[in-house]
Amino acid sequence: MGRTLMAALAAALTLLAFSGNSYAQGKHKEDHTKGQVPFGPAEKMPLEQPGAKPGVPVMSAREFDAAKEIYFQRCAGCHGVLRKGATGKPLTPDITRENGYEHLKNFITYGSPAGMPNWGTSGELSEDKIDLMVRFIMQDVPTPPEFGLKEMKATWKVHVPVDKRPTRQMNNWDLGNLFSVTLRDSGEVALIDGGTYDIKQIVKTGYAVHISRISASGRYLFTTGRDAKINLIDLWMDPPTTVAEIDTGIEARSVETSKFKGWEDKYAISGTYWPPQFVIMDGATLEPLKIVGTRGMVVGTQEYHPEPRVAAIVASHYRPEFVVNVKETGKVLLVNYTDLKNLAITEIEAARFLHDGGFDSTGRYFMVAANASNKVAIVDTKEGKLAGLVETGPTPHPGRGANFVHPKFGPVWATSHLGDETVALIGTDPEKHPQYAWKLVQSLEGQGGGSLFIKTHPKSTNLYVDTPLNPDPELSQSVAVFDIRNMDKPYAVLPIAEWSGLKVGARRVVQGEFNKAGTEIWFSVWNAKNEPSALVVVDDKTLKLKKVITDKRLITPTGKFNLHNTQHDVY
Ligand code: DHE
Repeated sequence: MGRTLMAALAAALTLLAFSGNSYAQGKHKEDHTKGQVPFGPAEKMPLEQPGAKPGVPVMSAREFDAAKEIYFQRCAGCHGVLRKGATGKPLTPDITRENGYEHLKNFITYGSPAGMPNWGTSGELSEDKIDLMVRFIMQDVPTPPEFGLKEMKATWKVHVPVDKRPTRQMNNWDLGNLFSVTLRDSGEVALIDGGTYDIKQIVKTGYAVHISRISASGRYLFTTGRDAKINLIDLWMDPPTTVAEIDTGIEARSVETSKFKGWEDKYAISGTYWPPQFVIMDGATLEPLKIVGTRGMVVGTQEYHPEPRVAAIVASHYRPEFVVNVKETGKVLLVNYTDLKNLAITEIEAARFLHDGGFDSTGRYFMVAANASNKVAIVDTKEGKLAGLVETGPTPHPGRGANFVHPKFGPVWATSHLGDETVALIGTDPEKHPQYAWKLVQSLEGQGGGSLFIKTHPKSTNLYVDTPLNPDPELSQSVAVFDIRNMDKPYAVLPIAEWSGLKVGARRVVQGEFNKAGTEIWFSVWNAKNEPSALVVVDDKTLKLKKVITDKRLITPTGKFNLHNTQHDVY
């Protein structure tokens, strides 16, 4: 397939990635864990339908509510809650009414090569639902409610007070080699032993947990649901149990815990997409302590943005600070947590649409994708300033990225891309390789676009690149493996979905994660919630299949977080 067509197709899938759930196979209210977990954004929004206007299609209150639900689940990730646009185009009523009903209907039905998914022809939305959505986006934009201290406190529960918790590990689990695996559509995480592959425990969490993070001590596991529910799981209990929970907003993707020496486990932070803000909480109870809004001016143009969402957050190892990445304004905030009453925030100008990222191998530099700017910003967490801004390729999407020593360029950090097949290597050693530092030193050609995650381990000589959003099933069901000792060697292809033995479904292969020893890498084979999914474990030395983990409880597994590697930022 020609490169341009390939890139166009990959770009067409970019939006799918950015609406995540959008392609995640028909999630509806009744799907959701039999009502045990609050469903998510729309349910928390007691919105009134704006008054009917001339030339604007009429909707009943019920239809409006149903459309609002679909919008929050499938569209808001790209177009924004306020429909101001981000990765997707703005959908404010002045624009949608000008475009008109038929145009919008065709757009939603057939999608566009520029990135709009083909909701109709893919079978994801019926004709009736498309009609509903067209009428919805022609209405005035409903403003979702704010979520302040009072609202947070109303949801805050401490199930096990600190003085009732154990003072040592009460179970005999190998916590360092435990994997916390997101079971996206069932609103749970599976805790899986990395040595025996046993599912030790399924923990009810918020809906569609996006990431799991582990406290500096390794005792507390934090998860954030897409519905902004934070679970604090005490791994010392037998069995590990949620000891506190809170809703920090209406939509969220990030959670982190304080890691600087002397501040271990003291604080946690949750960043929300809606409302655009972050909250610092007590690390042992999740009591909300300090909420900070992120609304403000965009870098460069210095225009006001009403919805700058909080994307990745990491904890600095060099200062008592959280590194908070604000998507729409393109700013990195270094939030010093030593004095919450007199909060000091260093605001770093990076580039717009900051999304995901990870540290370099020293843990000093944070490398974050400014995805729709096609750049990676590098933040020096020791000096508290921007170290570089590198153009990498269309829509970089690293996850946490991959660190390794390149035979020629020395230490590098790598990202793959949603928008094309390239893998960008950026030099990260300003001391010994200053000529390569913060430069794009090499661009490898991978299997194709639609890549989300890239992975290696300090003990590995392999670099794994997934392509779950590539339109070609051969690519979305396999991963490419580069030999980092010889980057000119052609990559190997591992047919992970085939190895899983699963015969049905899209079988998207997503997000490699190493075990603690760095000898195995695990991949999710991600199917619809009513189809079987699996985890496939690959031996890193031989690149051969080692184990397939299947279980009817493994519903839509996506992200996997090895506790040791996550705790120590090993990737
Ligand atoms: Fe993610 C990381 C946001 C879609 C799986 N994702 C992140 C981070 C952000 C983010 C901000 C970084 C968090 C951090 O480090 O603090 N993701 C979003 C979206 O806004 C988006 C595009 C659309 C949405 O509506 O959610 C989206 N993400 C997806 C998916 O569809 C994925 C593949 C499946 C899923 O479970 O939803 C997905 N995102 C992940 C994973 C990580 C992640 C597994 C962590 C990777 C890692 O190795 O650290």
